Amino acid sequence: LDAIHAVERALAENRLLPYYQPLFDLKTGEILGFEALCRMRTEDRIVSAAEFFEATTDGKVAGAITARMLERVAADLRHWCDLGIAPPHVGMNFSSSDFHGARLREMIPETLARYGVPLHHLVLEITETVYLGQGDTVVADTLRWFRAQGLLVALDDFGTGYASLTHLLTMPVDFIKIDKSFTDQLLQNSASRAIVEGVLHIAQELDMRVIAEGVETELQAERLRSIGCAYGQGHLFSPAVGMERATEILRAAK
Ligand code: G
Ligand code: G
Ligand code: NA
Ligand code: MN
Repeated sequence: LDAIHAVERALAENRLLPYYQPLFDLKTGEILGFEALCRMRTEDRIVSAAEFFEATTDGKVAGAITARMLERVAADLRHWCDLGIAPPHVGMNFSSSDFHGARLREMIPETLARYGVPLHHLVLEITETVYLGQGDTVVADTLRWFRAQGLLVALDDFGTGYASLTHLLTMPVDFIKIDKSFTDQLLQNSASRAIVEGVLHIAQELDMRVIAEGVETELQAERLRSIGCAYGQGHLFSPAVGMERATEILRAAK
């Protein structure tokens, strides 16, 4: 299967769209927001980004996917604002190619403004690789600029990289998303728990909010609550769902 060709066709036929995975306050059950994840609609199924994204992250197709995702997320946020049920935040994933010359600084505010969506609704999810990939001051400047405009930034897949904790925690971010591998190990492995507890402690000092990814069991959720992790997402609560189901989740939360 030629992934790039399939994605180009899906773009042309308007079959790329965001699915939304909800994020919850682990104590109150309130919804913090969604993470938008790219999906491809085909005749018989919804194809996960895992199946086509790898092949497209470097070409110019990547830029087209980002633009399309942003457009759809802005339109969906507009719809939820109109219904009075907009979630506080919707995260969108950005890869390092998005930061290469991409006119992110124009594109993001311009798209949200076109739909009349306040900037604080959007969270830029980036990984350490984006940050460290190309002279971190350039990316840091861009992130600072976005935050000054009112957007939020989340550091994704935290703990999977190689940079020092000190370095990472000087990044200009609002949220730290603890990688699923730590959530998986939380109950079995005391080293993992110690690391997560350390991150929670530092994040609190630095006024960053922590989200645990890949929460799959009630026991994991309980442990996260007990060590003071405020937010979680994962299959225990919900996988990424289509716009209609996401709207039902928001209505139920109201
Ligand atoms: O949800 P799923 O398992 O299909 O996601 C697989 C990978 O693809 C994840 O790492 C996720 O971050 C990434 N991904 C999903 N949607 C997007 C997107 O819109 N942009 C980028 N850059 N990555 C995405
Ligand atoms: O790389 P990133 O963290 O953006 O991607 C998150 C990925 O994890 C998505 O592909 C999403 O579909 C997937 N995901 C979300 N929750 C769970 C979960 O509880 N278990 C598993 N196995 N995958 C999850
Ligand atoms: Na993400
Ligand atoms: Mn992640």
